[in-house]
Amino acid sequence: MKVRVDSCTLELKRGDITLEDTEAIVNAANTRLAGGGGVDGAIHRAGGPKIMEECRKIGGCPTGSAVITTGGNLKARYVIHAVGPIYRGGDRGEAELLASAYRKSLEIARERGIKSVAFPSISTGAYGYPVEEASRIALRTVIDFLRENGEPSLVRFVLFTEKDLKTYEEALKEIYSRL
Ligand code: AR6
Repeated sequence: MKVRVDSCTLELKRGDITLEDTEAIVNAANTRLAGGGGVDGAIHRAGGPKIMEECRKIGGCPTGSAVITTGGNLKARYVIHAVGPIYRGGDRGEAELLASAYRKSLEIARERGIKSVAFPSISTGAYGYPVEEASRIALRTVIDFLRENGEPSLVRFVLFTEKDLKTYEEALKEIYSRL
């Protein structure tokens, strides 16, 4: 599924983000930038040790923020490591922290002149964020950012399962039906 947001493109697809050829891919990292399972493990495996070396030098990243490294052996030139919140019921600022993780990633991309960015579904794996809620926050935050800034010119969500892709598609349709 693909929509225009002003002069930008917002796309949803199913896939493995480590194979993406966008200029940057976003990692769902942890505050220590220590690597782990899920998409984080897959990115470090596919990208090689250089990414972890850079993460060690950076040292860490607070929840709701993001940092950037090169992409090592990946097709993508950069990896933006975003730290989403651990879901603890929804009344501990999780929604704002999740939106902030997306926004910071996009701000970093914009500052660097990065034109295309692929996101995974941050926080909806090990961190337990319900995907219906998280998909609405993710899409709204990206759409608002693109409207305000007109860049990056391509944002692609790469969902790992068909079910997650469907959930994101439903959320995007719902947002668009209300515009
Ligand atoms: N491509 C795209 N999406 C993927 C891939 C992939 N190759 N692999 C998994 N996903 P998670 P979180 C999806 O757990 O919830 C790690 O240990 C997955 O299906 O990777 O933010 C970190 O080190 C899910 O929809 O990230 C942190 O400690 C989504 O990516 C912690 O987990 C996010 O799931 C972060 O947890």
